[in-house]
Amino acid sequence: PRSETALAVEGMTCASCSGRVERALAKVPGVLQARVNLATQEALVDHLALPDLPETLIAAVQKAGYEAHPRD
Ligand code: 9UX
Repeated sequence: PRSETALAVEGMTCASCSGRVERALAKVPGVLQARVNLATQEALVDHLALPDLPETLIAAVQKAGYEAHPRD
Protein backbone atom coordinates (compact mmCIF):
# COMPACT_ATOMS: atom_id res chain seq x y z
CA PRO A 1 0.00 0.00 0.00
CA ARG A 2 0.98 3.57 -0.61
CA SER A 3 0.86 6.54 1.67
CA GLU A 4 1.47 10.27 1.39
CA THR A 5 3.35 12.43 3.86
CA ALA A 6 3.23 16.21 3.91
CA LEU A 7 6.09 18.06 5.58
CA ALA A 8 6.57 21.69 6.47
CA VAL A 9 10.18 22.48 5.54
CA GLU A 10 12.12 25.38 7.05
CA GLY A 11 15.20 27.12 5.72
CA MET A 12 14.75 26.91 1.93
CA THR A 13 15.47 30.29 0.36
CA CYS A 14 16.07 29.46 -3.30
CA ALA A 15 15.29 26.91 -5.99
CA SER A 16 18.62 25.25 -5.40
CA CYS A 17 17.60 24.64 -1.78
CA SER A 18 14.29 23.07 -2.75
CA GLY A 19 16.11 20.92 -5.32
CA ARG A 20 18.44 19.62 -2.63
CA VAL A 21 15.52 18.75 -0.37
CA GLU A 22 13.66 17.07 -3.21
CA ARG A 23 16.65 14.91 -4.13
CA ALA A 24 17.29 14.01 -0.49
CA LEU A 25 13.70 12.85 -0.11
CA ALA A 26 13.64 11.03 -3.45
CA LYS A 27 16.56 8.78 -2.50
CA VAL A 28 15.01 7.50 0.73
CA PRO A 29 14.12 3.83 0.19
CA GLY A 30 10.38 3.41 -0.33
CA VAL A 31 9.83 6.89 -1.76
CA LEU A 32 7.92 6.87 -5.06
CA GLN A 33 7.78 10.61 -5.71
CA ALA A 34 8.91 13.70 -3.83
CA ARG A 35 7.71 17.19 -4.70
CA VAL A 36 8.92 20.30 -2.92
CA ASN A 37 7.18 23.65 -3.22
CA LEU A 38 9.53 26.52 -2.44
CA ALA A 39 6.74 29.10 -2.26
CA THR A 40 4.71 27.21 0.31
CA GLN A 41 7.76 25.66 2.05
CA GLU A 42 6.06 22.30 1.77
CA ALA A 43 7.13 18.83 0.71
CA LEU A 44 4.65 16.21 -0.51
CA VAL A 45 5.99 12.69 -0.62
CA ASP A 46 4.28 9.64 -2.09
CA HIS A 47 5.78 6.49 -0.62
CA LEU A 48 5.22 2.91 0.36
CA ALA A 49 3.45 2.56 3.70
CA LEU A 50 6.56 1.45 5.59
CA PRO A 51 6.79 1.81 9.37
CA ASP A 52 8.50 4.99 10.55
CA LEU A 53 9.03 6.33 7.05
CA PRO A 54 7.73 9.81 7.92
CA GLU A 55 10.42 10.07 10.62
CA THR A 56 13.03 8.86 8.13
CA LEU A 57 11.92 11.55 5.67
CA ILE A 58 12.35 14.23 8.31
CA ALA A 59 15.81 12.91 9.15
CA ALA A 60 16.76 13.03 5.46
CA VAL A 61 15.71 16.69 5.22
CA GLN A 62 17.72 17.50 8.35
CA LYS A 63 20.78 15.70 6.99
CA ALA A 64 20.50 17.88 3.86
CA GLY A 65 20.73 20.94 6.09
CA TYR A 66 17.10 21.99 6.54
CA GLU A 67 14.41 21.50 9.17
CA ALA A 68 11.12 19.66 8.70
CA HIS A 69 7.99 18.99 10.68
CA PRO A 70 4.92 16.84 10.01
CA ARG A 71 2.04 18.65 8.34
CA ASP A 72 -1.59 17.61 8.05
MO1 9UX B 1 21.09 29.50 -3.03
MO2 9UX B 1 19.65 27.97 -1.28
O1 9UX B 1 22.87 29.86 -2.60
O2 9UX B 1 20.84 27.75 0.18
S1 9UX B 1 21.16 27.19 -2.57
S2 9UX B 1 20.01 30.13 -1.09
